[in-house]
Amino acid sequence: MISIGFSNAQTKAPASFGPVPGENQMRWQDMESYAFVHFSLNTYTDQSWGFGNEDINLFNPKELDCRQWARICKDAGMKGIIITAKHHCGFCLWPSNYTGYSVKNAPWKKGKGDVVREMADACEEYGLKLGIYLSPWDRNSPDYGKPEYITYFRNQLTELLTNYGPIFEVWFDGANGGDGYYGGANEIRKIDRTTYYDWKNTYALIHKLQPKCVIWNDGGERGDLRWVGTEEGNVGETNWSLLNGKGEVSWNMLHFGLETGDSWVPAEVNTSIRPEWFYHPNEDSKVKTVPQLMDLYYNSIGRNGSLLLNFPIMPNGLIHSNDEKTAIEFGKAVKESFTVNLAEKTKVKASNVRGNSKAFGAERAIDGNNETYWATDDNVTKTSLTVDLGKPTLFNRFLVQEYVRLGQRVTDFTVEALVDGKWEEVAKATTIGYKRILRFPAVQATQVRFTITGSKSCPVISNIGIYNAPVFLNLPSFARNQTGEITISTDDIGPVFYYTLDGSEPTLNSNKYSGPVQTDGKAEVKAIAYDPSSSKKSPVGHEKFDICRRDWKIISRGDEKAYTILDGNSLTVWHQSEDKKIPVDLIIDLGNDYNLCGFKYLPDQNKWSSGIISNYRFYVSSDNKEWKLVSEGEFSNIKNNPVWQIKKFASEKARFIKFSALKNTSGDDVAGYAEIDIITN
Ligand code: FUL
Repeated sequence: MISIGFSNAQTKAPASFGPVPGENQMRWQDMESYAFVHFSLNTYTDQSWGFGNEDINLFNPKELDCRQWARICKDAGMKGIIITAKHHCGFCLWPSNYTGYSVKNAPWKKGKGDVVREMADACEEYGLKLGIYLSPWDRNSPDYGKPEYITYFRNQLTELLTNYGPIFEVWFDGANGGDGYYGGANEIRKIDRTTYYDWKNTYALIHKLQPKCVIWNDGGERGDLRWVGTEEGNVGETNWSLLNGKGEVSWNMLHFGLETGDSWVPAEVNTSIRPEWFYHPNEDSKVKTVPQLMDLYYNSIGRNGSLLLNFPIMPNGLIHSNDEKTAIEFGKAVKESFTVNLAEKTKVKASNVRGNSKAFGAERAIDGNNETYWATDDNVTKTSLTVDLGKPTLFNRFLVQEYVRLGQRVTDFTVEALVDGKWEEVAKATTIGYKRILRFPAVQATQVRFTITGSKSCPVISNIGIYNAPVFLNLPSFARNQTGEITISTDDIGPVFYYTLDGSEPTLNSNKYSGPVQTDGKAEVKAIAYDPSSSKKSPVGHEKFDICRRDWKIISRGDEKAYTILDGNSLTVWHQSEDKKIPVDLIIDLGNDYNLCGFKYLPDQNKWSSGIISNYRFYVSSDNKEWKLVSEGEFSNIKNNPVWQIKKFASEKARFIKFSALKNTSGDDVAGYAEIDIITN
């Protein structure tokens, strides 16, 4: 009797384990990749964050075409677009009834235009879903910081969630720098992120207006999705789709999830196709290449996350052709990588099958149906599934999915290949979740063994894939030290480089790189990496350097290490000696007079360090006595996105520069610098 009862129980589906996703989260997870578009008044001022007083008359995109954005995203394999309906500057891309600071008072279409409408229509035409970014921080609103603003914010949200059809996701950025225009008040307004927005009631409004919408929120009440703690484009290799429903969320929890979390809060990886979110012409040559985008893919979708990839829109209202080209090639590369699943139609067997029932057999993991799965008996948490490829077969990727509707379970697994009759481990990892993809050097094998070495409950695997994906060589990168030597390097092992210094496109007939190249004055270097064993070439890497820094002297320096800020190495950092208090000056003698028209600052790349300067003044002088202020302001998003900060100013002839650090992102007295450079004309 007992044994019959037991075997009946075993042919039932496994009970769910721990928190499970809701229907909205499942629908969102299946989308895998979707786009952001960043477009606002910042597009016209070359800023990252507008202050809130930018002139509305700047907004006049002559060729605006949301259909172009939608076509590119569709061709890149994306399933939706989230538009910055309102960024921190408060300017609205739709004619809101609640503010004059919107398209209705801009020259574009004589005030009759509505970018959100055009975006919604384009999404519908191209079969894409629409999402809305509505910044809670509003540097224009006179009411920001007061209770009235919450009503204003909800009114705007109501317009957006009522008038533009189904919305798949709302995005509430947590950024808040405090200061702003605020209707002319020009002051700092502090709010309590945990209470001010009263998210609970805003969520109720969203659920009422758009019951199928997921909420992303990095600033308070837990949303449906979580940020991953970085804008670089990766989530932790171990990635639990869980957090606690209440309480503070540390960086580790954002990045790796919380194994013991009581709520399902999966990871969304947001990053831009360029270094910054908004369009800056100086980044036209900094658009991510296909190998870089493939890395993002593996580090987001391949690690149980989704990929939210941003396109900055140009002032004319279009996506730049460089971004278009690489995005479409990226879409093709993903397709090419995962079209042929070598595990399909093979013979598979598992060391344990739930109740020995066909309904849960190993075949269910290769039947192309994500609703069926291979599962084991309840007490089995270590098990393996072997794929017989039939003949020696070359592959370099392993893909696996858990049936997460029943919870996330697996904690450890390995992948082995049977090569010449011997099992070799080719990859080893921790969590799986909705989807996990492992990369390893290509191996030729007759069988593949997937072994779950740890699981919190019986494993439930809905899909397995084995692929031989094309391999892309990484772009070469460049550094120039203080004496003018340019070094070329790559993350790949083995390639050689061919380069040019005259602006021409490098080929295999160009100069072969054999070590640092001496340059003087301004220099432009282009290079390709070439792998002789596979005859593969990387895309062209490109960098422009301004004048050589050989004659520069740091006058205000406290110690010898200061010169690391001129060594061209982004990983070496110098912090002003601790007895100096912010504001603190960095003064450099350039050795000669130059026509200066801008400067560049690279902050410490270690996000845990203090000393990331957020507010500055920049002066120039011809005698180190009389100083002229040429630029001042903020490095807006420097904490989350610590890329080169580039500030331009009206040209001035000078020999000395003074960079004053007024404030840093940690609110203490440390000023740190990875690199400093200038722009001349
Ligand atoms: C950040 C913002 O401050 C950036 O400007 C951008 O919108 C990005 C997506 O989120 O936190």
